[in-house]
Amino acid sequence: MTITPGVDAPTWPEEFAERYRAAGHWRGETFGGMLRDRAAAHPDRVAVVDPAPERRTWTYRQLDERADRLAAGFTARGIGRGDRVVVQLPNVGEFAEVVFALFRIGALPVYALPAHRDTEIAHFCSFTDAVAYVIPDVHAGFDHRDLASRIRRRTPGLRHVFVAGEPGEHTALSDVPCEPAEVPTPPRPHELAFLQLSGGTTGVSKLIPRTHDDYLYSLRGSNEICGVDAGTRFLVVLPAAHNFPMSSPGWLGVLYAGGTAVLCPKPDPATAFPLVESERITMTGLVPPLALVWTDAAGQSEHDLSSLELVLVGGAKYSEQAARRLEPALGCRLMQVFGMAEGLVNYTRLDDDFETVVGTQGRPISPDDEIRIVDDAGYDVPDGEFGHLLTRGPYTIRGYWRAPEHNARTFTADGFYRTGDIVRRLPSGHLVVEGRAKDQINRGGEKIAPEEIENIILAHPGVHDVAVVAVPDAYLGERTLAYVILRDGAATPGPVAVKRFVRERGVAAYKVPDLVEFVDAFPQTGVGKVSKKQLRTTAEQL
Ligand code: AMP
Ligand code: DBH
Repeated sequence: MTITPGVDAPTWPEEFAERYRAAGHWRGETFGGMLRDRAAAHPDRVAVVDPAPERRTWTYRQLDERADRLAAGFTARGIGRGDRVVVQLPNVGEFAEVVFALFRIGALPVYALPAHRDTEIAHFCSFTDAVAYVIPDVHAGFDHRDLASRIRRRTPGLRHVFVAGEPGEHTALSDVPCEPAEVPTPPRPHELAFLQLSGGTTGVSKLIPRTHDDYLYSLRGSNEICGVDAGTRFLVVLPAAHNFPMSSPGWLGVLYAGGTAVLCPKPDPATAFPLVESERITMTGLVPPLALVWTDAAGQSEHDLSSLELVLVGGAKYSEQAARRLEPALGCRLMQVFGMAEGLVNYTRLDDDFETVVGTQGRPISPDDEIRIVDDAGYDVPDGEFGHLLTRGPYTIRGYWRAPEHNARTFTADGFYRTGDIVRRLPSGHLVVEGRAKDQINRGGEKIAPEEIENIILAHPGVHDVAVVAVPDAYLGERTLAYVILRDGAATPGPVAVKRFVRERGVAAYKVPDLVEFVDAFPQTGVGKVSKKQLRTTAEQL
């Protein structure tokens, strides 16, 4: 099935597309073509390093050849242009091989996170009509092959499960490649390259349709701002599927520039610091809680971190106090990044003064990123005042994939994305994130839609009603608290049973509520809805 932009998701009106092309933002490149060009220009440079358990490397030529052979193998198995393939791989070299193979044939990776379980994966596979699902064998003690077997039983359209490692009853990824054959029709630059996940505010994650043209522009812009070049050695610490480590500037940005991406199997200093030393890492990206851990650990570490030049921190608000400590502790520059998989990415700049770097979340990549900050009634507020951030631009989507009703609420009639973030703008154009209007919890950079967890808890026979809210947390920024009203007379669960119930439903572990409190009633707003604002205030006093 061919994905036609504008059919499965709204796309940019032609006048905007023309403007972005004329400005040189959209250059008519594709991911498949990009890798081919880099492999021709510098075949023997190392593109990807997977250090564990044995160090494996891919030169640009090897990655290009491997992508061709895998693309041929996928094609021989009937996977073609526009088909969706759920990719749930941790930070392993196969991630790059698989997605470049899919890019080459115009099949669309759907990026699941390693933490996702039955509920999320079943949704991604059925909602996207996925034809294939790519997994590791066992990761972090969890057997993904069993998960895949369960998903296959529920999802008849899923024709293939490919395993990086021991395949069990599925197909080994290593058995897929065949002799390169002509790919029937390669994708075109304005077509979709993949579906990225949104953190979401609703019961299920929305899918974010990104095109070759728009994403490659965000990489090029990010590389310029961050100073990524062929000498960059980037450590992929966060899950490679997440938009931040993928594109800000991330491992795809680094491959665009001809540098080297080193895949870190775990984010803790005990794993990462030896790799910084041995791989002479120059750049990485961290979420705020991890940046705190790294900052604290650096003082006691015997590892030589002197190759580090730049650490990006984003995904959630980084406290100014913590930000002040990073540069002296790690001996490198800090850059804050405030981005979203829907598009817009803001960075502080290398030539910003220290107070701007520690006190703001940066300014947009592109001169054509349009920013509006509006009050509740939708009127623009003056610089310096708080308001809702709306944005439109050359790499910000015009709508989620197959979600017309949600799109009607989340995008303005003239195409601005309502980010749900409350920000203020300084005269320099830098944004300061002050809060959030959307019903979402940001647990150290991992986004949780309260509605999704509420729906799960409501299925418990002992539960009458539930409201999930954020509680402030010194380390994670926010944690989750489920306020539960029990059903009269029913066998009543305790907090541990509620958490177990959520876990057993098969969701990512980070979504299991950190705290459960039982109450008799919820505070109400004037119109009789549950007042989450009031609940959050109560939670802060716990
Ligand atoms: P998503 O839409 O799931 O990709 O998540 C993007 C959201 O993460 C943004 O809309 C913000 O709410 C949040 N976010 C990302 N970076 C930052 C940051 N540096 N400071 C505060 N919030 C952030
Ligand atoms: O939180 C995010 O989604 C995010 C943070 C920083 C992001 O998508 C990005 C940079 O590109």
